[in-house]
Parts: sequence; C-alpha cells; structure tokens
Amino acid sequence: MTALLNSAPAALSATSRALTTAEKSAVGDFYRENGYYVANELLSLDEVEALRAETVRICAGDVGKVGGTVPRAAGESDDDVLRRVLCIHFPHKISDVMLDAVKHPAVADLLTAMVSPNVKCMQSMLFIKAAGKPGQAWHQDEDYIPTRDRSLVGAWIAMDDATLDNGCLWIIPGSQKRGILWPQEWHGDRRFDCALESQNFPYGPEDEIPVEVKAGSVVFFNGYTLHRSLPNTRTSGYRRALVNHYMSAESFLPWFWPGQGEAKVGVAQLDVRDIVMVAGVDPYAYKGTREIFHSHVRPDGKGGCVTGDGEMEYVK
Ligand SMILES: O=C(O)CCC(=O)C(=O)O
Repeated sequence: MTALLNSAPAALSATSRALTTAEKSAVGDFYRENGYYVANELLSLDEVEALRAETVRICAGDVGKVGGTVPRAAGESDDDVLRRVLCIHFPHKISDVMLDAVKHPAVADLLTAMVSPNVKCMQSMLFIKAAGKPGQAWHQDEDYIPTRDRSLVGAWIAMDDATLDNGCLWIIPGSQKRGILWPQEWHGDRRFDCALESQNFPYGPEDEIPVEVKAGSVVFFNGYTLHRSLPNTRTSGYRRALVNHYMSAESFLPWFWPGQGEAKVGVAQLDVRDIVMVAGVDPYAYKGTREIFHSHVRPDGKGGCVTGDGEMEYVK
C-alpha cells in the first residue's frame, strides 16, 4: 500500500476561484495517467449538510417513491430509516437536491478537464453505509455502464470523512491504462455486497491505495479503474457518499435494450437517452431524452444474494 498521491493541483473549494486553463490541463493529465483524481473539500460543509438532510428525507419516503424502501413508521428515528438502506440508485430522479449535486458547477468544470467539453450523466447512487454494512468488491464501473470511448467516470462525493475503518474507497492507480475489463465472479465474501468481483487482474496489494478524504471531497475515477470499498467496521455512524456517473456526450450509451413496445435497434445503434447534460452541448439532442430509470434500493446481501442464475451463497 502506498500513500495517496495527488500531484495535480488540488481543485479549489466551492467558495474559491475557478481553476485556470493550465490547472485544468494538469488535472486532466493526472487523471489520464492515474485513472483517478481527488478534489479535496470541493463542496462546502453547508452543501454536504444539505445532502445529508435530503438523504434522511429520501430514506423516510418524504421525497418520492423509492422501490424497495419502507416509509418511516410512527416513532422511527432518522437512524432507524437510514440504517435499513445500504444504497439508493437514481436518487436524482426524485430529488432536486440530488439533481443539483449531479450538475454541481465545480464538479462539471473538473469533468470537462478529464472527459470532454461535452459531458452527460446517466446514473446516481446514494450510499448510506451505516456502521456494520458491507463494502463492494473489486470491480470496474464499465462492467456495468459501457461507453463506446472508455469515457465513463464516477464522481464520488464524500458526505462524511471517509476513513479506513468506515469503509473508504480503495483504488489501483493506473489500472485503467490497459483498457481491459477483467472477468467477474461471485466472491462469496461477507465483507462485500452482492455485486460480483473482478478476477485475475495483474495487480496485488502493493498496487492498492486507500482513498481517505474529508467530507465534501470528490474522488473522480475512470470506468476502467479497479476499485472497491471495505465494510464500515465502526459501531455507530455512517460513511455516506453520493456517486454520480458521467461520460462524454459524444459517445452513445449502449446500456440496455429498448423496452417492450419500443422499436428494436441493432447493437451499433443502442443509445440510452435517460441522461442529464452537465456541460457543453449534446450532439444527439435531436433524439430527445427519455425517462427510463426509477429510484430503487440496492440489495445489501443481508438476506443472501440472488442473480439471474439463482441463489449465490456466502461461503466466508
Ligand atoms: O462507495 C462505495 O462503497 C462503493 C462505490 C463504488 O464502488 C462505485 O461507485 O462504483
């Protein structure tokens, strides 16, 4: 394990001036070389507090429908409603606070340095990760969200200080460079949730770094960068993070087949249009956008994990 190195200029906080062209170019160079970039305390603590308050409202069922959640019952505390959820997918579909975070100008500005002048968002995920909750095993995000130009980037907004013991991110710097998606298998490891684990990649523990950051910091990582998180081993509190996924607006998004009743297209034409533009122009604006995805809870594996192939048992 080596210390977290971020030799590009630290992005300035939300209250400071914007980055200069030269600074943005250095950020882009660092990101392309290392497959990640950390913008320390990019969001103000007031902004983080607004995200935390909205997270309680979402989990309590006060904002809109989230598939798989149970609304707050009489007498339940904020802790009660937060603790039963590991992660909510697509919170920006029901919450303007989360949508504003997706479009955060300082985040969007940095994305233009890393991705393209034209950037779109297709997914948000709100991790609550209360004390005792699992992490997610090694994976690459393009396993799940394919782009055509390897431009996928996650912007992981820390809503608490993220530390070794509460389950910060771990990444393998430079692992995006080979441009290979490693095979995935069921891990059977109780430290992790139900998502599969990347296997047989040519990196070891000496290549991994923990990404411990303060609340308000944003960790950007490429869709081919191997990363994971460990469980929150504390006895109380949370390791909350809002993770928004972006890509170049120039690339089609061949994510899912058209739904029932929609025109069938060949693979080369697949382009999911449930997107939010956050910078520049959309070259495919003539296609319009569509509401496809809905906010829902991710299984935390507590009651076992199930895939399309059937039950997967934890073995360790
Ligand atoms: O925050 C976490 O615990 C995992 C996040 C992650 O792996 C991802 O966003 O792809």
